[in-house]
Amino acid sequence: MKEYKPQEIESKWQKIWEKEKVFETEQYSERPKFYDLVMFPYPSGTLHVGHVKNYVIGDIVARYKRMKGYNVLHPFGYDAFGLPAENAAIKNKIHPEEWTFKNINIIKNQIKKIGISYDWTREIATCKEDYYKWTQWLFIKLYENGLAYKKKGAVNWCPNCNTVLANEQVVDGKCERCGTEVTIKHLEQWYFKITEYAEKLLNDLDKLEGWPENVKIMQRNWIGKSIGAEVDFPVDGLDMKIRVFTTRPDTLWGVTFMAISPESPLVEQIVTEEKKEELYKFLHKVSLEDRFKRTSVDAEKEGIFLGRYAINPVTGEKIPIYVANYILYEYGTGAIMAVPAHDQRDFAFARKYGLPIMVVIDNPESPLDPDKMEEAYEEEGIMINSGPFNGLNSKKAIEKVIEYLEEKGIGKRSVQYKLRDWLISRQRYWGAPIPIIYCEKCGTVPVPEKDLPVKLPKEIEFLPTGQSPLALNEQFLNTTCPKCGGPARRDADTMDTFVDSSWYYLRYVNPDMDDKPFDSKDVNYWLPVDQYIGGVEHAILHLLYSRFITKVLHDLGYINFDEPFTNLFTQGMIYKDGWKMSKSKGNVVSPDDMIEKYGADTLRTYILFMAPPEKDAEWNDAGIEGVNRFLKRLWNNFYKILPFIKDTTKENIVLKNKKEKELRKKLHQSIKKITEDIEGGFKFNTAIAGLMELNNSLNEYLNTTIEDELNVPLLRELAENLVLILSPFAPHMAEEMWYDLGKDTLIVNEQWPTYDPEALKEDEVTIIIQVNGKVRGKINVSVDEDEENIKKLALKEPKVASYVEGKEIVKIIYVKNKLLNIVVK
Ligand code: ANZ
Ligand code: ZN
Repeated sequence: MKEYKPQEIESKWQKIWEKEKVFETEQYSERPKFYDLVMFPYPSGTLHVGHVKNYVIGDIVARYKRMKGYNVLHPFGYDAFGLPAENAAIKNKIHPEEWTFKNINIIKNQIKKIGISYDWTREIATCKEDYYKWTQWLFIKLYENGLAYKKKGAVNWCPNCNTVLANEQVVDGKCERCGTEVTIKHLEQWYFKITEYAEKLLNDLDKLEGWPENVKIMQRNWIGKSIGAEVDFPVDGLDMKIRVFTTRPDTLWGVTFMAISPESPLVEQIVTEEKKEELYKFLHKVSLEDRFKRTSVDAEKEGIFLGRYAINPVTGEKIPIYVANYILYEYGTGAIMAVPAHDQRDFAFARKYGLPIMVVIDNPESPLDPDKMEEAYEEEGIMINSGPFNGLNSKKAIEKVIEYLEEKGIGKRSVQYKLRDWLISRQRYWGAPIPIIYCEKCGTVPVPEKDLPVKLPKEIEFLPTGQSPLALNEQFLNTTCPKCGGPARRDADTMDTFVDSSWYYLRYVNPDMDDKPFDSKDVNYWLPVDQYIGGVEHAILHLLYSRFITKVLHDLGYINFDEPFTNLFTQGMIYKDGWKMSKSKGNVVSPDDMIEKYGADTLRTYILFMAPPEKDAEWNDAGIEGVNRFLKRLWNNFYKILPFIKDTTKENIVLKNKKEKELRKKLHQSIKKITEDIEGGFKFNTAIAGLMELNNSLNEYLNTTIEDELNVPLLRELAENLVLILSPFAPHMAEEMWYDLGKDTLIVNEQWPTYDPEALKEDEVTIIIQVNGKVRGKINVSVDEDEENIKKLALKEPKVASYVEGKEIVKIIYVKNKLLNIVVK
């Protein structure tokens, strides 16, 4: 019998697929389209099996959808700009480009060995000139439409990576990449106006029914919409007002002080001469503190009195103005009205500095005593000490208070978002240069499209100095102004790599187009992406930026859809020895080793069998062994029956006995189950369990049947279908078996089988026998048994007979396949 040698058959079929170009996508087709996309990797080294999981899931979808008759687009590429390449370059004295392409080659070879069905003719790398040219084009489109602007701002600075970080890249005050404490710098930076799309980005989440709820919640929280009011507080003795944002205008009568952010210019305007020295000391101290820690809920609240008072516009009361470390400059107006009785941060501050606490929202269950309170009462309640609003429910009163403020001209309704504009300037080399030129005469001038790309110079000194390496390269910097032809200088920064990945799914449609980033008609045909698959770590940034760019391109008329990804699947991670796989932990499982040992089909099948794909799972050597044994057993069963079924067809199956009937039933149940498992939410692990069961049934049949009695047409039907439903998971093995069945087609081009509902029908049913409505027995008969026969059998049942004996049968009621009731007198 033919031995299972995965190493031989796998490379053989991979070559055939490539030669026959089976995975190259038709640009248009009669068949419905299906765009199946996996998040492209950062080529920072070799892949481990955790990365592979992403691609295997994507591949099952692609292969299944092809077999279901779709025109499938399944592309691959690399998010190839970014810091790791530059850091590796510095460390190993190798050019980032060389390092990147070396890694790309390794990854590509790894993936090819796994048999992933990518259309390699569409491969992209964001660091190539023909890609970043269009990233620069995108920047210019945003600029031309007022969605890219430059401003000086306090930015997060990682002193180790020597670069600016977006807020999103700062986790607990530390650099997301290297863990160094982030500091603040003031620099001129480019921003994308994502805040202009905050409302759309929020509302359209409701349209995304094919997205996991947790991802949508994370996006909602990130956008962070708050509804409330802005209220103006005049400053006593100065001709100015402090504007605050509050979500609790119902607490306005309980304001006992005001607090301003240390970064706010208001502080300097308000402080009195006597307080200046104290203020500067305080500001210096705060500037050394971590901004994220300082404003967290449990951080120690600190501040100083600025020597002046504001006037509460609804009570006319004088309240002291403080500068306080817990107020963010970037949120709301950078100043607050403090209500210690009803806001915990204000409560802590008031207790510390002995400021009054004034209850204005009473707890309906137990009245509050400001002297005895141990924490703020933040819930809703009954308004007290609040002039015209006394007695109202505080939550319901919010609207009324806003109307009151608007009438009196003291304040107005206001909506705030936590979302900030997207800071895209990076002071690093390995990225797309920002296509902007500065001319003394003409000011800021975008590079004309015909002059794109602004090429990254190859010869460069990387050593980080805090400035972009490009800023030290005179040859790069010096240029002529596209408007006046005079001498001018280029922007020396490069773009955040999230800009590169915010539009790559469009480029796969026309990867070689050189006069446009993509063709609108082609893109409108292929997008939105039908299935996007990736890690939940991209739940916020990448997905939000991609949604933003899609909406911008939609509004500029380039595309006719405004959400890029219809369905999103986030896969779980693979752990080893209880840890996330990582080089530094030394617990990485390499796909190459596993393929060498067991073959790609085993690796693929095991990765999917480990756990439901959305769950984290622990790598287990015994587990992959087990899956390998299963595939070998399946192989052996197949080649055991092959000599019998080779020259037969599956037509005219006659089922001679219960055993054969059961086997055919199992086959069609399996087709049904596996189809439903794939369609109904990526239940690949149970689909594989279904294949195992089917193989067991086949095994049992073979073990209990002598050769002469094998039902050959049935086994032929089983073999063909088994191979078809196995093929997305173990495609090489399935291809080999398909060929050995004498087929002259490739299985990848075959149709997914459908099950025969007839085969699923139960062949026996239990009939309940009643006498005068009381259950007296049961009999098993074949389905749709003749009624007369059932009556005869029922009357032969001893217990039934004893109730009928000596009585007259008045009538017999039969409910088909269920119940027989004998009425006697
Ligand atoms: C008065 C008040 C009374 C508040 C009360 C809350 C409870 P969210 O929901 O996150 O939008 N706030 C406003 N701007 C701030 C800033 N720049 N830094 C720190 N805190 C700021 O929070 C809105 C509330 O956070 C606002 O409502 C304000 O405090 C505070 F019983 O105003 B509130
Ligand atoms: Zn000029």
